Amino acid sequence: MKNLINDFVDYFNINDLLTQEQILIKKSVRDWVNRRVIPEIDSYNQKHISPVHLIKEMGDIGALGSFIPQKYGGAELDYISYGIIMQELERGDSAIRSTASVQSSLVMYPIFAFGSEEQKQKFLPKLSSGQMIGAFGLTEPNHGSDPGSMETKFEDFGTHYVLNGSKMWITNSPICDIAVVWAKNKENIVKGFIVERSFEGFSTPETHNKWSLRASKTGELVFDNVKIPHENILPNIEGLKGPMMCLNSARYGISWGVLGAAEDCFQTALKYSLERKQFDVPIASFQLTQKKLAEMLTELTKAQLMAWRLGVLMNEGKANPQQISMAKRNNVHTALNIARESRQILGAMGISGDFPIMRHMMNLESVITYEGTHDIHLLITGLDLTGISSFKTK
Ligand code: TGC
Ligand code: FAD
Repeated sequence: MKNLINDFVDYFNINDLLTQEQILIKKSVRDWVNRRVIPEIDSYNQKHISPVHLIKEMGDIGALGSFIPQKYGGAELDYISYGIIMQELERGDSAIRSTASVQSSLVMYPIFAFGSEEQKQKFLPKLSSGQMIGAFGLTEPNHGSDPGSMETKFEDFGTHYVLNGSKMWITNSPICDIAVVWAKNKENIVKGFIVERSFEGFSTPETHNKWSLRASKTGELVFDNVKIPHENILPNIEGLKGPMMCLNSARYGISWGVLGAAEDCFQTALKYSLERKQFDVPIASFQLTQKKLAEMLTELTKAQLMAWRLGVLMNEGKANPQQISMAKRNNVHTALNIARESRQILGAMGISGDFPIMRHMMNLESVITYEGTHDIHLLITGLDLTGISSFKTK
């Protein structure tokens, strides 16, 4: 019998498929999360504040932009390593992983893939070390699932651009130093801009009162005639495919990340079920408890295999956006179901902050919505299967 309580939950020996370097990364990020995140994260969630001091530490352990080349401050690791880092961070809390996802896939990736050499040198090393915090602005008050209809506008005045509009539900907006923002011109062409905190007319009001991702700062990005120097446009991309390519990388990371939250819930429930007695026996003796635990482990194992295979395809440059959508959707759904079942196993204790389950469960309610909702990813598979888009009914 495997030790599934205190060791990695790895029923199909997927860790045997990892390189020595990947195992080392897994252990070292897990160790950092055990020391620096787990002891205090419940308190941050209860108080609805973000442990911002951890961002520099994430830079120190190579968790920000791990796939970015070393010459720009990255760790130059492969995509399975990136997935492993996201998994271990989210075992601590989805808010910690969110910060690393946004910084890596939604801010550093577009600057690296679409930016000028000057932009890469100016921003990537500071983002990688956590000295600078980035945000990504795509969603707007009137356009979430349908970013192609965005209303944020830019105009070219020859010497500079002017940006007007607003973005909503933006991770880390209140604390960002820069934001990668997507906007349209009169001809409906989408372009990306690096907006710096010091630019006049740029503000980032915080969104309060969240019941999910309470250890993460969320807010708006508001642009009131913001003058953007020409050197702050991302020169090498045009069209909605720009932000969508960033999302491919972030969604891939989430398909791994949520497995960490699921693992933490599963281990907590297994341990509790062996210790908690009712009717004079451990609740793990009841067939209904065993069914819950066995199904959780089965679904977690299937999700781990999907993430691993997708990681191989990412490393080979063969993963397509539709495969990424399927993995994001399946794995978040699996993690949320595991959190819900684990909460049941703990009975009343399941809602207590003394255990991590309710916190993970509430976090995952955001994760199943952001980076494309559960239903949008299903419809992406539907389109791939049938060739017919059901997003637009007119
Ligand atoms: P559609 O006509 O299909 O596509 C427009 C153009 O974009 C291209 N494209 C992609 N390219 C690369 N990768 C992808 N995944 C792509 N999806 C689309 C497409 O080829 C086309 O290019 P071109 O050159 O022909 O113009 O677009 P549509 O308007 O029909 O919309 C399609 C839809 C609904 C699937 C898409 O827009 C979508 O995925 N909506 C969900 C929006 C979303 O995911 N937003 C996420 C915001 S960021 C966030 O949530 C961060 S959370 C941060 C945290 O972790 O804390
Ligand atoms: P809507 O698009 O209004 O959808 C509402 C419902 O309608 C959903 O169930 C959806 O599935 C359904 N629906 C919509 N269209 C269709 C359709 N065609 N067919 C069937 N059903 C449909 N965005 C950023 O740009 N940057 C960030 O950093 C960021 N961080 C976030 C952090 C948090 C905590 C949260 C909660 C969100 C964040 N988002 C961010 C926004 C997120 O990406 C959007 O919430 C998400 O894309 C969904 O948009 P919406 O909330 O406007 O929902």
